[in-house]
Amino acid sequence: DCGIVKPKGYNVSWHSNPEIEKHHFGHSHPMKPWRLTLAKSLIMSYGMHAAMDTYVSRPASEEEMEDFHSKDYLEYLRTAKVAIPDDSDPKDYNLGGSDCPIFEGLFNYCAMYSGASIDAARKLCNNESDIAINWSGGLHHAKKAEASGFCYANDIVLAILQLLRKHPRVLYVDIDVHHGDGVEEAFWSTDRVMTVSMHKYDALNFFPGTGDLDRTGPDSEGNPGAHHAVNVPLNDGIDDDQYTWLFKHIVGMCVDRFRPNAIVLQCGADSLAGDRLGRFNVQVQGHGKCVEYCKSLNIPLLLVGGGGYTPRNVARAWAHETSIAIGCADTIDPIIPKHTPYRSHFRHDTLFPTLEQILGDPRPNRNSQKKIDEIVRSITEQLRFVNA
Ligand code: TV1
Ligand code: CA
Ligand code: ZN
Repeated sequence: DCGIVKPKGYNVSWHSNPEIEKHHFGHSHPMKPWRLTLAKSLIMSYGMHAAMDTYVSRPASEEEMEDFHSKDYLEYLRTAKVAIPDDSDPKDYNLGGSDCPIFEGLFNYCAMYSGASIDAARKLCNNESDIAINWSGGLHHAKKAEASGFCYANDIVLAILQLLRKHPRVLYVDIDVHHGDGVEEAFWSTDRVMTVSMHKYDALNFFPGTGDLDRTGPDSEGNPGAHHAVNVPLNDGIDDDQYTWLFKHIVGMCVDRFRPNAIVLQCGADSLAGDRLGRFNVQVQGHGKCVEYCKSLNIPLLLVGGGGYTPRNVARAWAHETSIAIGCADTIDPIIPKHTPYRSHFRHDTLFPTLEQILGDPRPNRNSQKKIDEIVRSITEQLRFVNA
């Protein structure tokens, strides 16, 4: 290890359960819970676990999951029979297609990652943690009674509901390359949660097709949720400079206007360059800047994972972001330790693999300054209606 010690008077808790990593969505499915094993191997080989309170999370109870999900959906999820994915006929609760297959141990998988996010939220509520981390969570597409986009239970909604028991206002920020539609929808009609998602937006050709700039909340007069959904629709190839500038500027404005008592940051790693499903050109460095900025606000912070389909880069980003949380990002050796289990996976890029360097064909940047200015102008205008 690297002599990392617990920061004094500052608590970071890490919530995980190795059971989660053992589940398989199917042979060619892009979602690989095993990426969590890879991330953990980096985190542990740097000795970061010594600087955190580490907890083996327990599965959420059905009652806890009913805080958001319907009883009948949970019942179906718990009893669904494993079958070969088939996209040809309409599905009950959207389960059993290729995106959301029914696999061995599915319900246990959902209960486990949900339990970890609920535990993490509770640590923040009773002031036992300043930052709580669940890299297995962040499954932002799941609806009250529907699976969607690799997500079955919405651990983020469950965690925010926990935070709302204590805190008047929660800010949700989502840097996954996909729109955080499930979380946005769940809190669409309340002014106690503001949701912000940055994502690739293309109504027809990129999942889930929602999250345009003018989708800001219910239009109905007097609905408290009006203006509390912030969407940042982006094009392919956005780089670190544009992305981190937008993040700080927009999240900064949201914090000023909304004055949240807690922040939940979904750190989907499919916004990184070289991602199998993503379209952006964000580096580990730029992705981490988003975490650093949220930490600097000194507001209770919940970090969850999300997408991320090039496992070695997912592991890099979440290990780097763990080091930011505990405050040792500047002191650790950039070269991945020799004794790291699975180190060969990182040698895919270079002979001496580093934590931050990722290789991926840069995509041409299709985000003009004019487009960025228009986004900022529109959101600035939107937030004039928010007064906490
Ligand atoms: C099995 C095998 C499933 C190979 C799914 C990519 C696959 C995808 C697969 C895939 C794939 C999606 C759609 C199409 C809507 C469907 C965790 C009309 C190579 C948070 C979810 C993306 C992203 C869903 C989840 C998307 C998250 N893209 N290969 N499926 N139908 N689904 O477009 O936000 O990261 O791609
Ligand atoms: Ca997003
Ligand atoms: Zn995603």
